[in-house]
Amino acid sequence: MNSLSCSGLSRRPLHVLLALFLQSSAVLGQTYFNGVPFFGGDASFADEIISFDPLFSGGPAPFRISPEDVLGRLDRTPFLFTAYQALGHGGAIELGFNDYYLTNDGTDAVELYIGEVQGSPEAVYISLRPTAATRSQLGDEFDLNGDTYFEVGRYAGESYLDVYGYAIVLDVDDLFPGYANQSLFFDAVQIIDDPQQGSSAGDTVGMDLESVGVIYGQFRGDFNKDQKVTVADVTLLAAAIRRANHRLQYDLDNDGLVNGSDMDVMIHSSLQTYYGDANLDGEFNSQDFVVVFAAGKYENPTASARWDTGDWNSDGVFSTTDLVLAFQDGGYEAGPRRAAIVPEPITNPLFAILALLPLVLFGNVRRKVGR
Ligand SMILES: [Ca+2]
Ligand SMILES: [Ca+2]
Ligand SMILES: [Ca+2]
Ligand SMILES: [Ca+2]
Repeated sequence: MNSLSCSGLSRRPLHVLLALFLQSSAVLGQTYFNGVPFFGGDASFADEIISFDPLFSGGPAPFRISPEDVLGRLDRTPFLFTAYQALGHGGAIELGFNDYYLTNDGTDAVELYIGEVQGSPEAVYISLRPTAATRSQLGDEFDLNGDTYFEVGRYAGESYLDVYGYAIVLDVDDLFPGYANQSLFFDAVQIIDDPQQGSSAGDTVGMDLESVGVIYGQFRGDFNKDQKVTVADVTLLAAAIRRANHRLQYDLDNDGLVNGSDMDVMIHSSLQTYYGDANLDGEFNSQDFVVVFAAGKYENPTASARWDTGDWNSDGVFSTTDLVLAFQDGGYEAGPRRAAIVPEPITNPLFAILALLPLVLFGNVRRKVGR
């Protein structure tokens, strides 16, 4: 299986590559990191190291063990080859996406980006973990070894330079053809270095993983598929909870049920806020009370309410129960839940050009220094 469906770009001259970078900011809804388009912005990248075992196939392990370096945005920096993790000879890593799931776009464009820090990626075996809904839709037979991941193939690196840089890219529709746009979802990826390929010793033995990102996905909780999570999505989830509608698309915590714990995920993780934040500005304060009491639904059992009119426990009305839940959640006057303000992504085309230069000038520098 040839993963590099965009490899036709590989031999384009430099000025064409630069033109591709320069047009980047014109594309609606995408954020470019090192010239690679990601629809989910900063949310696009792996958030969690589920496991890392550089000795999975017996080793040897790489010199430096710091798998957290793989998390977060693609930030391949010229002459700074430290923010990555070598997997080890036959080493295995599992990375989770907590707020933005890999999905299919219904076309032959690629959706998953697995970035090598510098130079051609070494061969790896890749598996994708489906959500509960997708597993029930596709069936268990894709999970060949019963580890909850669908084994999708071996991807051998090619030495090429294009808008995706040095990376392995996957088209989900190529793996699972014939499904409508945004109907399949995966929340983790497993990458196992192929011990039969590449060098079997050295400080950076195994694939040198820089970043893993979802080029095209869906925010967790975006039920109406408009590429954002809003009160409209909260309303859909609340209705599903009230109806005990166990359609798995609403099962945000993948336990096979649709109930209040899925709303917890929605409020705390997807929306990064607290119960009581009626206006969804990221904090729970007196302004939210102004909003909900102005709506006039309080203690009116015949007035159906939703999140922004005071129904926070998903029973469809605004009552003292909602107030109790909101205060128990502990967010009142606690400020924004979202911890840190992240810096703006690198979208300056000039930087992208600078980022290209070492690849052009010193394309094989890693081989000289690492192996
Ligand atoms: Ca939405
Ligand atoms: Ca659930
Ligand atoms: Ca608020
Ligand atoms: Ca309520």
